[in-house]
Amino acid sequence: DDVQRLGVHESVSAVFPPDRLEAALSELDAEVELVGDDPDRAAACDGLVTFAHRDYFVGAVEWIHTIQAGYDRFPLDTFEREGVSLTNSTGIHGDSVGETVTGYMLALARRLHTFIENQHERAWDRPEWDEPFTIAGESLCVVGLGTLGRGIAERADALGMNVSGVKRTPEPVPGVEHVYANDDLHDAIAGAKFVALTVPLTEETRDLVGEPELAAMADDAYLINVARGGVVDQDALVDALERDEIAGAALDVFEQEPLPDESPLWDMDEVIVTPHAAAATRDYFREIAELVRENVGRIERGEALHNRVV
Ligand code: NDP
Ligand code: 7N6
Repeated sequence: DDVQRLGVHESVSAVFPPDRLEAALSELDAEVELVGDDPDRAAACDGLVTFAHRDYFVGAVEWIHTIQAGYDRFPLDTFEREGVSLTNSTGIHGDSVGETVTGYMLALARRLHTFIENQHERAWDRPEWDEPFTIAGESLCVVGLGTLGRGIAERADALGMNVSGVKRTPEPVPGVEHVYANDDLHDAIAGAKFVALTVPLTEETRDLVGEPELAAMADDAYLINVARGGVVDQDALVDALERDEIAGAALDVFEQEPLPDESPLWDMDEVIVTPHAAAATRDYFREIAELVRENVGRIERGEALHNRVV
C-alpha cells in the first residue's frame, strides 16, 4: 500500500503557509498536492495532512495526519469504525512550549508583564519591595509528563526550581524530583508555587482543575494552562482569581477560542493571556514534514505508523 498522492489540507494555514510544507515534502515519491476544502480532491488522496477535522475525511482518505499533538477534535470512534488511521504530532513541542512556560514563570516572578504594560504608559513604576521573587528555589508541579511536561520540567530544573509532576503511570522522569500518580493530584499541586497543565483533553481530564483543585492550591500560587481550555473549569478559575484564592495565571488555551472580548481574564493584572501560541515557531512546518516523511516511509515498508492515535 503505497502513498501515491498526499494531500495538504488548506486548514494547516492556521499554523504555517501550506506551500512551505508542500515544498518540504517535495523529495517524496508521492505526489504532494494542496487541497482546498474540497471533498473530491481530498478523496483523490491516500493520505491527508490537516489542522482541522472535516466529516468528509471519513470514507474518503485512509490516513489522516494532524499537525497538532492534541486530537480532541477528531471523532476517534468513527475513525476506528470506518478504518481511518489517525497520526498526531506529539514529540515536537518540547522546546517551544518549554520555553514559553519558562517565560511565563520568569515574567510573573520578575514582574516583566507589569513593566511591559507600564512602558506603554511611559510609567516608571517600581514594584512593591515584596512583589518580585526569583524562580530559583520555587516549586513547580507539572501535570502531565509527556513531551510538553518534560520540556518544561527540564528547563525549570536547570533554573534551580524544585520540580514535581503527575502522570497516569508514575515512573522516574528527568529533572522531576517526585512523580505522583493522578489519584494524588491534590497532594501534588498543594505545595507548588506554579502548577502547569500539559495533559491531553480526554473524558478523564475534562475539568481536571475545578473549584476543589483551585482551593487545594496555595493562595500565592499561579496556574499555567498550555494543554486545552477544557482541562480547566474556566468559571471556577475566574472566581478563584477574583477572590484572590490563587495569585494569578498564564493561559494559552481557553474554553472558547479566540477568548471572547467580554472575558474578565483579559483585564486581570496577574493573568497573562496568549493566543494559543505557546508552540508556535517558524520551524513548525519542518517538524511536520519530518513526521510525515517518517510515516510515508513506514507505510511503504509495511511498518506500524509512528504517533498512531487510531
Ligand atoms: P504526550 O502524549 O506526550 O503527554 C501526555 C502526558 O499526559 C503523559 O505524561 C500522560 O501520562 C499524561 N496524562 C494523560 N492523561 C492523564 C490523566 N488523566 N492524568 C494524569 N496524566 C495524564 O502529549 P504532549 O505532551 O505532546 O501534548 C499534551 C497535550 O498538550 C496535547 O494533547 C495538546 O492538547 C496540548 N498541546 C498544546 C499546545 C499548545 O500550543 N498550547 C502544543 C502541543 C500540545 P502517561 O505518560 O502516564 O501516559
Ligand atoms: C499549533 C498549536 C497542539 O495540540 O495546539 C497545539 O499541538 C498546536 C501552533
